[in-house]
Amino acid sequence: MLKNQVGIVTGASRGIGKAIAYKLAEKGMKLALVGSSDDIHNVEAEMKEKGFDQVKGYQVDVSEEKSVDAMVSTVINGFGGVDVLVNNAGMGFFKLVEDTTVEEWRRVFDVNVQGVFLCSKAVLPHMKGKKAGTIITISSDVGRYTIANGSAYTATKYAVQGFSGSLAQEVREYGIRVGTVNPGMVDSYFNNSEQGVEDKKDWLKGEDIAEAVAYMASAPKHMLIDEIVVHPLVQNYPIA
Ligand code: NJP
Repeated sequence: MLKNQVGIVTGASRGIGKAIAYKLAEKGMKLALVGSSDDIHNVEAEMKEKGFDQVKGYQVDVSEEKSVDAMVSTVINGFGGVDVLVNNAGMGFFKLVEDTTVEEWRRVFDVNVQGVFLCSKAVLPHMKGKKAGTIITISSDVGRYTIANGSAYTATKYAVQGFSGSLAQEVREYGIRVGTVNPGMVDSYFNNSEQGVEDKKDWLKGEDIAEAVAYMASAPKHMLIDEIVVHPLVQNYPIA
C-alpha cells in the first residue's frame, strides 16, 4: 500500500522523526527528510548506506514560509508528487510561566504550530488536485490534557490538535485524511535530553510511534484514523 508512495517527514534528523523515516522507507516509500540543521544530510547518507536509495535530505526550518514552499515544490517536481506528509518537527521546554521569555514562547509556537500550518498548507493544492493524501501530525498527549510547568509547549499542542481537526473537516471532500499521533513519554533527544539513558529505558521508543504512523498512513482509502494515543505503561496520566 505504501510502496512507491512519496512522503515528507519533518524533524527526521533524530529521535521520533528518524524512526518514522526508517519505518516508511522499509515500507518502500520514497522520502524527503527535513531538518533545520545539516544533520539531515548525515541521515540521508546513513539511510543510503543501508540500501534506502530513494531518500533525500532538505535542510529547512519548518517555521520559514519561503523555505517550506520551495522544499515542497522541489519534492513534488523531483519525486513526482507527495502522498503523505508527516509533521513531526517540534521542540519543547518545561518552565514556570514567569520564567518563560517572550522569545521562547514565540519560538515554540513558530516551530510547533506555524511549522505544521506551513507544511500542511504547502502540500494541500497538490493533494486537492489529485484528490488524495494523508497528513499526520505528531502532536502529544498534552494536546488533550494539561501538565504543570509546560504551559507554552502544552498550548502549542492544543493548537495543533485544533488545527488538525478543523483541517480534517475542510479537506475530507477531497479524499485527504488528516490525523494526529499523540505520544506520551518517548525516549528521544526532546528538550535537549539524551536518548538511550537508563532513566528512559521503559519509555516508548521512536519505533513505537513510527508503527502508529505507518498504520495510519496505510489505512484503506475510505478510512480516516483521527487520532492514535500511545503511552508507556509506566507513565501515570489521566485517562478520560
Ligand atoms: O524530539 P528530538 P522528538 N525545522 O529533539 C527537528 C513530539 N513529542 O523526536 O532541526 C525543522 O529528538 C530536529 O532537527 P534539527 C514533539 O513535540 C515528543 O521527541 O536538525 N526541523 C529533530 O530532527 C515533536 O513534535 C515526545 O535540530 C526542526 C526533531 O525536530 C515530535 O514528537 C512526547 C525544527 C526533534 O527531535 C518529535 O520530537 C510527545 C525546525 N524549526 C510529543 N526544530 C517525547 N519525546 O517524549 C526542530 O508527547 N526540528
